Amino acid sequence: LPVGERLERRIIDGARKGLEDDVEEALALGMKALDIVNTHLLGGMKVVGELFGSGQMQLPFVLQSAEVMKAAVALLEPHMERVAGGPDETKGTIVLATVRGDVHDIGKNLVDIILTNNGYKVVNIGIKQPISAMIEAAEQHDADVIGMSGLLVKSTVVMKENLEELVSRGLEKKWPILLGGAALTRTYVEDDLASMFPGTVRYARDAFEGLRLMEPLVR
Ligand code: B1M
Repeated sequence: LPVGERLERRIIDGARKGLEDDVEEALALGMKALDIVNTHLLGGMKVVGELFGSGQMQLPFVLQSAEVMKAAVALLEPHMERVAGGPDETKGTIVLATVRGDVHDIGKNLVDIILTNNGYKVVNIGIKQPISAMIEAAEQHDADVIGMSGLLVKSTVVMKENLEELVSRGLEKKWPILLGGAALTRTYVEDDLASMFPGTVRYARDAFEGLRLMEPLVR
């Protein structure tokens, strides 16, 4: 198999051994680190999601796939293009979290990598984070934006509750909110949530849309 397909297969099979060799081979062939992630690794993860969703793959194997995905991203990260350098050049700060009750963090961590490599300061506070922790971190780091990730359908409800909590605390205008994750839809965020939230709330379909949205969101 060509190396790109082999990498995709590794994610599906959860096959970690020899991953370094394949990643090196792909890079040596001139493939760009980000393209490898977007095309092959995410392609593999999509198949994993389909197999799991249709009952053809069990959870422990999904976990193995996720671990190979994380390892591959870690190997590729040093090879990604970096747009801005030192702390003085920070374009803005975002607090990033996976919402309460949700453990999925591969997408969130990709957003972290892409924003960091493009000159933003990312305060990544991890998974299963209540809105109170996001607010605390945003205050502590004088953040420009709060970003929430969530992959479960339940997380879309949690995000709504988080926005309600910001409103009830009178904090709705303090930070623009960026939302992402596979269970969300643009309509849900930009129509339903935006109509109940007096502040700014935006939907990012992927990490690159997140990056594009950061500039207008950072004052
Ligand atoms: Co879970 N899981 N999982 N899982 N898992 C899904 C989400 C699911 C759709 C699978 C399925 O059924 N087909 C399903 C949810 C169904 C639903 O809610 N209706 C599901 C389920 C059910 C579960 C459990 C409940 C299973 C169980 O225990 N019975 C459980 C949940 C536990 C919990 O959260 N409390 C669970 C657990 C797990 C693992 C731990 C095994 C593992 C996660 C490991 C980890 O993250 N560390 C896992 C995985 C890997 C998946 C799938 C297969 C892949 C997710 C992924 O990493 N995708 C997933 C299937 C799927 O998504 N189709 C699935 C790759 C990643 C890069 O994509 O995160 O969407 P994503 O990020 C994208 C964009 O969404 C966007 O940018 C990224 C790409 O550029 N984005 C943002 C994301 N966040 C953003 C934030 C932004 C901007 C953009 O700004 C703030």
